[in-house]
Amino acid sequence: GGASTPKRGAFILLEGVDRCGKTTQVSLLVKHLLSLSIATVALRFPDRTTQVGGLINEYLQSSVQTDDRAIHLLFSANRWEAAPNLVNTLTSGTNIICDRYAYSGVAFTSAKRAEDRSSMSGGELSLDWCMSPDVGLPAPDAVIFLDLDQDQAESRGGYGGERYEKKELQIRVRQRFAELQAIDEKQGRVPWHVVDAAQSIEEVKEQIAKIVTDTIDRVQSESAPLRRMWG
Ligand code: ADP
Ligand code: FDM
Repeated sequence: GGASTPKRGAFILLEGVDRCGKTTQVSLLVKHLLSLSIATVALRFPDRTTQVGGLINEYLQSSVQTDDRAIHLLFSANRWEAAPNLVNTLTSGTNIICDRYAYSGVAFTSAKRAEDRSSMSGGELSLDWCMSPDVGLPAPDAVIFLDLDQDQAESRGGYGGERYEKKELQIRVRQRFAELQAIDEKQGRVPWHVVDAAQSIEEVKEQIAKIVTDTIDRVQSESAPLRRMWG
């Protein structure tokens, strides 16, 4: 860009199973970056504040059956409705730290089994089917995967009782994330950084801060174009 065009911000995603520490780390990270005068905003998906997000919230908090494909598409729609603003934020030079995104979308839906799922769905929903509605969304510049096994996740306290907060499902979700990591590594586009989330909050924070600083530097020095998901 010309001298008047600011460098775009970096789009950094935190992913992982429930209670791996995403909320804690997003908040610490945004404070850290702001203290360095690095323009940054936090996002999270699902964004329960929109109308679509309200439907998702009702689904997560109730046991009412909803068709698995329909709810999957609502999670995706909740990202698509945020995408224009997300792109504008990055274009204006502000970095985005995002708690969950399309990877959670695919990992959770594809991990559902008969006992978790609505009767209309029939067989398992494939990774390909689950990925397709998110194809074309803005892609992150880095995925930071906070890796935590299920026993350690459970040692962090009781589940709040939302729909997906079940041990067997969470174990399969972690496996799906690993498959999505392998797909991205094969494409060679979106780099994944796996951080051991069983470390102390401070240790995790330091590792994430280094990854984020390096990613912001890389995006700026390469004037890297914003990519699209799974393109
Ligand atoms: P998530 O947003 O991924 O569900 P949270 O950040 O809400 O996870 O953390 C879940 C719980 O675990 C909270 O009670 C939090 O204080 C605690 N926690 C977060 N990080 C760590 C850590 N590194 N070690 C021990 N407990 C942690
Ligand atoms: N989740 C989250 C999905 O099933 N699909 C999605 O696309 C996204 C973004 O929603 F169990 C699941 C993951 C989690 C639940 O997430 C709510 P938070 O982070 O607990 O609000």
